[in-house]
Amino acid sequence: AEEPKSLPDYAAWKERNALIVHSANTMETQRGAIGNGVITSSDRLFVRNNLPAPPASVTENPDIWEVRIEGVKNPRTLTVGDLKKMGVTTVASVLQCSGNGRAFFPHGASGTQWSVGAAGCIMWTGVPLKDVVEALGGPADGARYITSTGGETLPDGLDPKTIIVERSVPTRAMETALLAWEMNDEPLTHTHGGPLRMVVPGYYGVNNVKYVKNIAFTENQTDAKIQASGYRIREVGVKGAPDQPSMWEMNVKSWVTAPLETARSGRNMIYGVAFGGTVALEKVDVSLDGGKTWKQARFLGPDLGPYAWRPFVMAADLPAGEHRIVSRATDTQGNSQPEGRTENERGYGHNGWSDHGVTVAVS
Ligand code: MSS
Repeated sequence: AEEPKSLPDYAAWKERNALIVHSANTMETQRGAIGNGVITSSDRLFVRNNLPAPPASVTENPDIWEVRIEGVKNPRTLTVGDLKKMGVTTVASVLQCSGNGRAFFPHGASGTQWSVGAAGCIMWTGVPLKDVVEALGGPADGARYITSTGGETLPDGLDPKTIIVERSVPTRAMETALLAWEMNDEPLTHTHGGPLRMVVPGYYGVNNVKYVKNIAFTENQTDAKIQASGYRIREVGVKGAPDQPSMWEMNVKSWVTAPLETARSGRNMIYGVAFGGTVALEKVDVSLDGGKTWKQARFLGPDLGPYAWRPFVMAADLPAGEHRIVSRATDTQGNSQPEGRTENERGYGHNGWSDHGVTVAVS
């Protein structure tokens, strides 16, 4: 058996037993550690870094961190201290890696083999991007994208465009995006992007740029590799290219979190989580027979808004034997999870209900 990996220094404060450590840059929440709460506790939240994180010292005095805002009528460099005087809001939203569910692709999609745990529901506090942009005279004419740049120090000797974390999202995201300095009511750690993070509710993880140091309203998407060819949906065997769909708005998704492997016969509570990306959820159905018959589950706890996930529960009488338990979420626009996968080269955006089910041995 493989030696259990320890947590890297920059994430040493996390709850080791709640996580699967894939590498120093990738840790996911154990399916059984997701729990039934509306918010994922910070010490259980997954971590994914494309580059080594900046040192913890960047969050010692968060208010002096600078972010340059460009592509607006009056471009400016602002500190986090300045931003804190421009407005504040709190939004609950799901942070999910584009590759969550990659482990289910049979072609062996390259990248971290995430199961279900590269996701969590987080409370973000910061200034609405819209307030900042309005204070700077609004976006420049012709702006179609918001391009955010991460503040990592880039290794020498490599073309920066091939490694920099710089992501463009369409300007429609300005209505909901925020520049966050708190996560779950605490100052944002450097592990999760402190002192300042671009948060785009309902968009895949990669667009939520950590240690953000530059925000630009641009006519075109950045030509950084992570945007131009990375995080693009394409058929198996095809290279990434700018004309393929980018990983922006998340699709509707759910999965069961308990029971996972075994249960006692009789009354059981089936738990899970569900979310609709940028669209509010309508309902979750649960099947105890692998998708032949379905029954509507009940949402648990408060509704924290359209970008949050909703834990759900369904009481079930389980007789002894093997049961394939699956869940299927539907959003308020009528989109439901499909049964199968959309096969794609890098294993992105998997929301098929069949693969996400669990087989439980009931005795
Ligand atoms: N940011 C930066 N700066 N860097 C990096 O690397 N990554 C991404 C985001 N952001 C990065 C950033 C990703 S990719 C993800 S998922 C996220 O982040 C995660 O988060 P956390 O906090 O959990 O770690 Mo996939 O789509």
